[in-house]
Amino acid sequence: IHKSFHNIHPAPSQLRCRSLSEIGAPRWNDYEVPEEFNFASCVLDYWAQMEKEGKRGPNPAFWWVNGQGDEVKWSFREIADLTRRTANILTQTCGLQQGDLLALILPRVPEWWLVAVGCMRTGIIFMPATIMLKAKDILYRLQMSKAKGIVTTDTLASDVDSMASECPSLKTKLLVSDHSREGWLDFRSLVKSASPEHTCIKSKTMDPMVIFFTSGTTGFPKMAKHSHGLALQPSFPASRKIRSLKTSDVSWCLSDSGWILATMGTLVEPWTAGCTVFIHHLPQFDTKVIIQALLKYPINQFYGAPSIFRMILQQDFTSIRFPALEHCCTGGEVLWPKDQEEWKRRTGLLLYNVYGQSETGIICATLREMKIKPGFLGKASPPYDVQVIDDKGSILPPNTEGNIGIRIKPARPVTLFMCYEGNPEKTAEVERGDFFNTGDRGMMDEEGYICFLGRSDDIINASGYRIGPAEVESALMEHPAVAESAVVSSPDPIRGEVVKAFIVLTPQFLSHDKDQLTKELQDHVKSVTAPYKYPRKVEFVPDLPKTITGKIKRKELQKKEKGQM
Ligand code: BCO
Repeated sequence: IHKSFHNIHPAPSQLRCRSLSEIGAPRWNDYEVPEEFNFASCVLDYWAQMEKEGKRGPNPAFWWVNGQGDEVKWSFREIADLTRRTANILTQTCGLQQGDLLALILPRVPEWWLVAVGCMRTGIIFMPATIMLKAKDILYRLQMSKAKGIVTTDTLASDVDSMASECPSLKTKLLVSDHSREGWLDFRSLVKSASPEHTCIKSKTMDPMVIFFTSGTTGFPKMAKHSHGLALQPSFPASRKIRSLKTSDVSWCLSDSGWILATMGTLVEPWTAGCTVFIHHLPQFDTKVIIQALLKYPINQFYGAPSIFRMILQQDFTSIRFPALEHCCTGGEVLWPKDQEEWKRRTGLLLYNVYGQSETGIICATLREMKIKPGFLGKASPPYDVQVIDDKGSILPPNTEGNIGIRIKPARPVTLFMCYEGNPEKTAEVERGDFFNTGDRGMMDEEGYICFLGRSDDIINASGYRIGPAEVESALMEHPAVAESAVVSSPDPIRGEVVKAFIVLTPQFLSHDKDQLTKELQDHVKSVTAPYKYPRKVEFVPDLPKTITGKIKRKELQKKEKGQM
């Protein structure tokens, strides 16, 4: 398996590349897929070995700073050692086994990488989530998944304790902290004493590896389950050209550790290429800190949501040159042509677009070697065959608006999510004929470039966060001032979209000061659910538009917001 992986992946020039068919691997769309694959043994251990043999440069594999003078630098050999120790903690100390689920709720601390890779080594399925989650969000995730373990920090430990009795499956709690806490295992002490001897499982490529919770129009987030095959994505020839990472690169992807963008952009993709992952702890987003880091450190690859680039451009400078920066890549929400123009004008750098979802990883991209077409995402990124389809799954001609779909028949790409765990109805719902329907509307031109035209449902994409309106409405309904609410997307010049709530007040709140009430409702939402979902805009209305059966017409409100009515 070790050899087979490196036949499709960027092995160093001194290694001879053999075709996978030589060793009898199955094929999908000319992209060969090994039957067994594990990122930890096939990739990390490989680079650790390269280091040992002096075949990789001296740059670290992991470089973490927190802006207060603390720094962590690990080589691949150190990561291999530490993640083997972590694997032993998870299986021996915590008693977890292959196939068990572990909630991984950490900010950008080095232990996040150790636990994620420790899970890969053991076959424990990790479920990353943002540290912004509140008690109810965590309870929902633990109950839905029946997770056997959780790893988190002091910030959320008391919330977890307060609900542990409602989560009978939860049997192990790991704390990443400098202090100990009763009922919790102390990860930092355990890792020091754990054995570095561990044999990585021989996972099948299609064995489950990770679950991302992802919001939908109705109800609460679904569990998009991915196999180890997801980690093969950066090895496919086209994917390797998205950022063309080299071992000498220093790559900084700003995603919060809870999203697929972090798993792929701060772990799988850069380490597949053997380059340095740079991480700034960044507990609070601060544009000035980002600019300073780009000026100070030899970061030459920068990756983040378009809102981040727009926020940098909001700063007071007419021109800036980041000394090491060579390549900038963005995804997760709409990138406007003016963002690309302005970034180029003021930094001298091109801004490349990628597009994907929690269910898919990167589907389309403007590769480094491709011309940038402003307003377009780029072209399909194999192994994906991306087409614009109608509601039945038939491919539409160029320049026709339709649904952005990924071919899943005759063969489902290994990098595509396996299913929504425990929800076969939802899994079936997103299939249209031979395609997976992303739910995004788009159009393809004659050259195969795809542009994004919006969602076909009510999901809101605010600064790269996918937010289900029902989640916000449910939080609002807990406040006594709210009789009814409808939550929709509203355009925003910086965040692309923001959450807007139309609210019908209960009689006793009708005379309250509206500005004060707005603030109170915003704070309320921030306190009961992950704060990135809070409505940045609030409008009080006497009633909501409804169908004759009483269903709220969100689309009508949405159109009004977009100025279409
Ligand atoms: O704006 P406010 O200050 O009023 O509120 C902010 C925070 O201050 C607040 N907050 C955070 N922690 C809190 C808290 N409030 C109470 N208690 C806490 N514990 O909540 C609000 C958070 O909103 P935000 O994160 O949108 O705002 P911020 O800090 O300005 O960050 C801006 C961005 C651009 C950095 C942020 O929105 C962001 O990281 N966006 C990117 C998301 C992303 O990476 N998406 C990719 C998903 S994966 C994908 O799409 C697939 C493939 C490519």
